[in-house]
Amino acid sequence: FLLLVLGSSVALRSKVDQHHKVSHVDSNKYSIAAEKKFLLYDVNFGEGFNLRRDVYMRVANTVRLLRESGENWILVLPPWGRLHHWQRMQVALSWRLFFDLESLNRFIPVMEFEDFLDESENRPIDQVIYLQHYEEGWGTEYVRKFDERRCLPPADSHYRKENDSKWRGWFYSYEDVQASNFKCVSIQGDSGTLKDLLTHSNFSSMTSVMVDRAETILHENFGDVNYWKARRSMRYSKDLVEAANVFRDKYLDSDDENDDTEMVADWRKERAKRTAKGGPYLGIHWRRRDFLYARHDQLPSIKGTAEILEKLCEKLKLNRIYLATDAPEEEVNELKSYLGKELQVFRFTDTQKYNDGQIAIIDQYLCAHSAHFIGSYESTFTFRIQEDREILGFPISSTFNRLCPDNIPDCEQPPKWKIVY
Ligand code: GFB
Repeated sequence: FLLLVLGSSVALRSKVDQHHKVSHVDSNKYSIAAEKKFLLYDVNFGEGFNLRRDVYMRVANTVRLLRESGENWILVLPPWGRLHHWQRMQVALSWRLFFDLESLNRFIPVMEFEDFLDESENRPIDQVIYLQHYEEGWGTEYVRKFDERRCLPPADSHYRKENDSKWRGWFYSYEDVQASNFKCVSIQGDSGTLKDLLTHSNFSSMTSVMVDRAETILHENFGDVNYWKARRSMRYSKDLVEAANVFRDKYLDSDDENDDTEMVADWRKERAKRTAKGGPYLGIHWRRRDFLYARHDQLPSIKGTAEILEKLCEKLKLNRIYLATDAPEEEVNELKSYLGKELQVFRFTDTQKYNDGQIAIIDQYLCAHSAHFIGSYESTFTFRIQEDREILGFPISSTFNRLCPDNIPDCEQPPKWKIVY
């Protein structure tokens, strides 16, 4: 019997090794001898693309901490989809459509969900942990803690136990995926607290753990060197960079050499700089749609936006504008109608070839490479552009700017979250 068991585990291992040749985990670099463990996660349905990118950084730092403590954890990337801002309802999109996996892997080992399914031979995920807040609130002081608790709404409706005693729920649209165990945990804390939870005796024997509602945990140290390492590892996919660079060259008279925005191939070799010039155009992130309700006191009118653009272009002696926006066509046309004829507005709109998330990234990349950028108040879409500009090495003054509402033209400017190496 023992031989049989050993035999089957050897057969499994050789399949795993073969698989590794196609997966993105570099087994030479991550040569910890310990057994592999897989961390999966998901984020609350309502959160947008750029908040999700931020949650990735928090969970990636949990994996970094777990690995520093000697455990061989690998992060399984949650397929993209079902985002309520995306006009086209797509699901199960892999990370390589958006990001450069080789680059992500230079921070912590990551793999696509499909590769995880192959590697685990579609066995159920050992444990789902649904993170929730404490029913009684934070109390008088904030302490980092977690406790297994009864499931509060909506957790109690998201997963159900079937007759075969396996748990089913939303696993990124993959209907065959199941979990063996499910627990709710109330938590307040950060990437480090999640690390403590995963090494806690109740869960430490699990090989694959999925943490749902991962946005519940915060950054351990927002804006510190590990925040920026995770962020810098999130380079965009080569296809998207190429498409955006072709657009810069064709319409915006912009290229890395002239703009002083060249990047070393390996982000770990980047060094601090503040000399980037950017292309001769103004980049604007003009957030509309649901923001008009969520932040309406903080946004300019369409006419007010045009006036800001006119003034800025005159001051900076620019006559090209790259417009990144979620605004409907009528609003874009209205904005253009208020602008003087000397100003040219450019947008990337190839929706045939690129999905909504890819266009969002190309928009961000083009704003990140502009000589001067102005964004929208407290939009995580804008924040990601500001971070990209910090990485590219722009002066602070050309990056941390926001559109002011019509009645407060000298409104407070955004906080300056500077890069740390
Ligand atoms: O990314 P995100 O979390 O940023 O959500 P906020 C905004 C989404 O809208 C993006 C689209 O992911 C895109 O799908 N979008 C917004 C854009 N601006 C642009 C743009 O310039 N170009 C393109 N191509 N797409 C928060 C949300 O959004 O706003 C919250 O996360 C909530 O769920 C709140 O809706 C009101 O931080 O701007």
